[in-house]
Amino acid sequence: MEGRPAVDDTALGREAWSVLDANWTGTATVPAPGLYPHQWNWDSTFVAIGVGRRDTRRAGAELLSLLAGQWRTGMVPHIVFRATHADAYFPGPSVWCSQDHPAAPNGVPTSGLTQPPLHALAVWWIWRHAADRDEARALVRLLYPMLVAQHDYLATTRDLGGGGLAAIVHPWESGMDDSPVWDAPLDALASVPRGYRPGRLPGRPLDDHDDRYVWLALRYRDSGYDGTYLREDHPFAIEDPMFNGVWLASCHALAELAPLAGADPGPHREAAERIREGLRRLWSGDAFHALDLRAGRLSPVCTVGAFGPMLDPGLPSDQVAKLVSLLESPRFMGAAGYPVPSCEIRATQFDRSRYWRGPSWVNTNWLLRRAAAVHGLDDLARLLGICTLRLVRQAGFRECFDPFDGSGRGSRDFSWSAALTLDLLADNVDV
Ligand code: 2M8
Repeated sequence: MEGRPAVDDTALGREAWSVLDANWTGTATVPAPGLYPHQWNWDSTFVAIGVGRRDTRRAGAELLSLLAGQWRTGMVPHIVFRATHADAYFPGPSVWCSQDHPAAPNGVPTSGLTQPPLHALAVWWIWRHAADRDEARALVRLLYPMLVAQHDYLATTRDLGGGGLAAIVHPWESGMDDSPVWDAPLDALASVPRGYRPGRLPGRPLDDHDDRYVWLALRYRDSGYDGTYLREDHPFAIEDPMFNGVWLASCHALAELAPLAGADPGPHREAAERIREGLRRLWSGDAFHALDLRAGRLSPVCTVGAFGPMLDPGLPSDQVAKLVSLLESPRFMGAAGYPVPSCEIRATQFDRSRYWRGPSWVNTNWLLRRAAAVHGLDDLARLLGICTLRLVRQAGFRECFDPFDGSGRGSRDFSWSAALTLDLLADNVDV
């Protein structure tokens, strides 16, 4: 366990702000200095959620800078690159070649993939907590059409299974990149040449998968980021419960935001219904599992993604009860000193140190806390908040944490860990 003195709330909040200020480029917040020198999609959205508790303008700037990378298809890219650091991360702008695509924004290099669509939920969160309602209302009006375009893109181009869900076409789109859920679909890819990746990051997964990640991204790029190619030929297409649970929550948020923008909330409620209906296919009887559309089967591995659909206030109560019992069981929180492990502890693939294969993460804890609150599970929500603050108090704003002893893993001074700490502190979770 790394030494770090416990700090009181005021000091912890100050430390969180100083991390966020250090990671602020002038237009956006990078996830971590060194390792991730560009703007990442859901990272910035979590940052906006946290900083919005005190500074609506900065939260808005964070989202606007991300959405400057939105493609005319509505797709919000998973990375918006800083030209000054073009070669500091692989794969960088010269690999994605977004500038060659007619739908990509001019002069803003981006990746060609997306990440979980948390944005509308974040905007609703900012609105709900804003001190200056006029400023927040103006922000909602500005962002609303962009959010609608994003949701339309998911509902059309990404409904590859035809059942109302959005499919991810690359593990990076899940945000839970190295999750064991992707092992079988990656292993099933036809022979992938070696040597794509110019260098490996420490603590990252199987070497062979590195090549597969890049190969998959290049295949999609070489199709011209084409929707028909995704539907008919792309070998990786998965309906992920966390991605779709987040999307469903964002549909509810858009329905709440629509009247502020003078729009009809009805279509967003209908979209939420369609996703809820689609998620039924991912239910195995005790949890939600990712559906591999190419293999036609549910993933046997149960991960933190299983709980994503709990973000839906309309999830049937018997499913909520089963999910809570799974979450509290020794498969997840019950045997972890520092929940929530990203993969169930009894799985053979569980690894307490490797990214998304076991460690606990502040952002998924935040999402589960929100899910618990949505269902009125106040004790569970409180516990998740307290445990998350305990992690950062003891180990600092690390990228992720060992679920057994709480020691920090990955980058230090990680932006979403700092920002979501601000959100938890604003809620006084440990009083
Ligand atoms: C990790 O993902 C990037 C690729 O997007 C990577 O592996 O290099 C994930 O933890 C992802 O959720 C996160 O958004 C990103 C930046 O923090 O890092």
